[in-house]
Amino acid sequence: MNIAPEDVVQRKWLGSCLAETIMPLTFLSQTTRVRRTNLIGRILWHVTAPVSVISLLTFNLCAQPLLPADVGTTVNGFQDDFDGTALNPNWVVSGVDVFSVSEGLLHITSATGDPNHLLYEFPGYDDSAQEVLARIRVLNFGSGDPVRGGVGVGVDPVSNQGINSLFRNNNSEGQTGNHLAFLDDLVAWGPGQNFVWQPNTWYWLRVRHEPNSASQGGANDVFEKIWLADGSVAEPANWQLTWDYTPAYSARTGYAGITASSSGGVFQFDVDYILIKAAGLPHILVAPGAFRPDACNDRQRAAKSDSDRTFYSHVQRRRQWQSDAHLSVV
Ligand SMILES: [Ca+2]
Ligand SMILES: [Ca+2]
Repeated sequence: MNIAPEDVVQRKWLGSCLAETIMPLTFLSQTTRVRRTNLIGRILWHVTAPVSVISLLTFNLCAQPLLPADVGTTVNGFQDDFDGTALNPNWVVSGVDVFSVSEGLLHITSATGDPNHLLYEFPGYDDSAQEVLARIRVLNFGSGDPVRGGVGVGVDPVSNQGINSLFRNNNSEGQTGNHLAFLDDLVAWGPGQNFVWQPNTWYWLRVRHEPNSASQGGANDVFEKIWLADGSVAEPANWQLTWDYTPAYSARTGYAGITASSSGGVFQFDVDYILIKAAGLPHILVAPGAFRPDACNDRQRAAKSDSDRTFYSHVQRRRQWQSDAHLSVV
């Protein structure tokens, strides 16, 4: 297939924003020269200076958000913005069904039983080397061991057990209160991360499962990092939490997905977007819907240039094409 280089499109997108900065500055400079020569210039100055300042402010509001490193790249993967009213049929509940979709979000409420997963059971993708990126917001939570929720990898669809990277509120894993931790379902908790997550705040959570990863030194098996997902923070360069769980425990294999709470632990959260990367999944262009221009507010939308729209209409066309191609194969 003939795929247009994504970096060219991205440069175009950035170029449009730069133009928005340069234009008012040029106008300001020209206006200043006129101001020195005549009264009309003075009047123009008073009228246009505030306009130029507003233009600059608009640019700042419209500045390109900081996105996860793989946005705009083509990967073997599956992504879901959870648009519409029903889950993609490849999503399968394993455990208690506490999953629903509305207003572009996957909603997860508290669950009885242990464990509880929503697994992406597309046939044939790598059951071990998997990476998940999710945009997550915690809405309501209690305290104690069953209070948990996050991402699962290598989850066996029969036993419903795998490796998880979870938000927690418990004094455990050497942490106090809100933190993150790895869990091998019904086997052992892994290390904890001192990250004091806040409710009603969007975070990017990236989790990779690759037992004895050669590129990461050959011992660690699961990797995690978390950062603020409002577009103001760049993705951290390094993994923040790692776990060498195998061969001490058996290596897990299975599907990737979302992990709900256990045993009635109060933990309610939303997932706005998920990306699952693994060999055997179709080629897709990574493009979270949350930061598309049409998700901006009216002021930002008014400032958007045609180039912005070109970039995302390109993304949309690619995604639709991939979706159509996928449907025709399956
Ligand atoms: Ca290992
Ligand atoms: Ca969404």
